[in-house]
Amino acid sequence: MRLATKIILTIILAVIAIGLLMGQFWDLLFSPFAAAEKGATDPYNITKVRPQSKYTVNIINTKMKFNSQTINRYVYSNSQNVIYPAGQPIVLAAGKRVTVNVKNASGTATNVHWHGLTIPNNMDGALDKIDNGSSKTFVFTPTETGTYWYHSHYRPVETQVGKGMFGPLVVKSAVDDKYNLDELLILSDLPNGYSGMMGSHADTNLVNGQLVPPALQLKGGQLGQLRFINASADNSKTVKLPFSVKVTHKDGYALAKPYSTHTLKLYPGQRIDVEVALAGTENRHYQILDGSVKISLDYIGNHIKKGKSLFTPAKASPVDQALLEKTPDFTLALAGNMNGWTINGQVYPNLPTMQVKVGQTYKVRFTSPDGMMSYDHPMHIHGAHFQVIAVDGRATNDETWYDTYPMKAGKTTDIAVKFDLPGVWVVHCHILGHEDAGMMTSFTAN
Ligand SMILES: [Cu+2]
Repeated sequence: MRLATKIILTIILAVIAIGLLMGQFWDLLFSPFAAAEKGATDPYNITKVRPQSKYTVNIINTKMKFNSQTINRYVYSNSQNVIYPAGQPIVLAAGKRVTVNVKNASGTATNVHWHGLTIPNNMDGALDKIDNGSSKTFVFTPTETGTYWYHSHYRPVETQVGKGMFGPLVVKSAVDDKYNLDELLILSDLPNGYSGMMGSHADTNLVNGQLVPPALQLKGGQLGQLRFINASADNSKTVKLPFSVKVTHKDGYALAKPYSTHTLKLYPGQRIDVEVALAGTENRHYQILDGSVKISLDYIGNHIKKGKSLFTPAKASPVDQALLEKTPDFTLALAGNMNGWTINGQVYPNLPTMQVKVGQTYKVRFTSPDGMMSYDHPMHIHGAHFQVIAVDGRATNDETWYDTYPMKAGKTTDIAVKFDLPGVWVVHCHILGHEDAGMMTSFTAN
């Protein structure tokens, strides 16, 4: 062989080898799931997913197939434009700073809000506008572990979230690493048309963005953590489990009093984490039901005893008794009328903002009438968590910290809320058709 031919062959082989290596590196560096997808791995199984300090969220639009229907959807993708049917999972570590570069290639203006995270007001995202073709870099440090999500807050929010502008976000704790299975179960739906005002539809349910989500697997003696997120634009979800589970967290916060149940109800925006421990020698095929969607769980039997709970309840945080007696600092009457869905008779942004002091606890009263336009309104407060202290004047003794809670029709609900960070923090109904029709106002903390 002539020397020139040898050199050319060597160069060609070297280029191929570098190409193959680069391909693998590229996958590992920029797309943790691209490699996994080849084995049809579930991107919402975050058992072994390590927190990262850098993410790219590419907001794209694409066509997705559901049975025989092809539907236009938005997807919160990664730098590789991988199609995550319920958005790219973002996994963070508490106390570690993250940079998220959001690139809008959706074809429409939008924004991104980090639901449930207590982060500086200029990172909240709710009142931003990110034009098509532009981007925004978010830099923040999550302070609390738990299950959260991120989604568009750009009007019409109902359309944007309904068509897929959302994704899950988890701030992992050391205990999370001890579960044999740590699975995100994102509940949403395919809106069968938008009703705007009424904001509730006979929609097709999806779990993890699919009609048939991948099956889960647990062996006897193992412990699973299931993180349910209701990302539906308008609909509440009822999850029926074929076995008893321990409810450990709500809205990302550890409960002081965990409890066991077979049924979970999640209003739009809410999250519930449960712990699953199974035992028995026989294999079983379980189905977790969310309306029409069945989440399969294959149980592999053995002689190992049921796993011991990994959950440590939160320290008691009893409601401040003085607040129960106190006259509310603010009263928000939720109702529907000819103008839309209103707070104190007004639609956003016509209401004056509520001025509050950072670090001070306020009592806020919500009312929602019975009758014609009666609704449970899941109200979400940005930048703070709150306790529901009384319903119809009776103490709830509920120590849970919520960021989204249904203010029930025909009832008066009192909450205690404190803002730790200054800024304009919106409060709104998370039935996004209601929010779009005006049911939003704000606190301004100084
Ligand atoms: Cu509402």
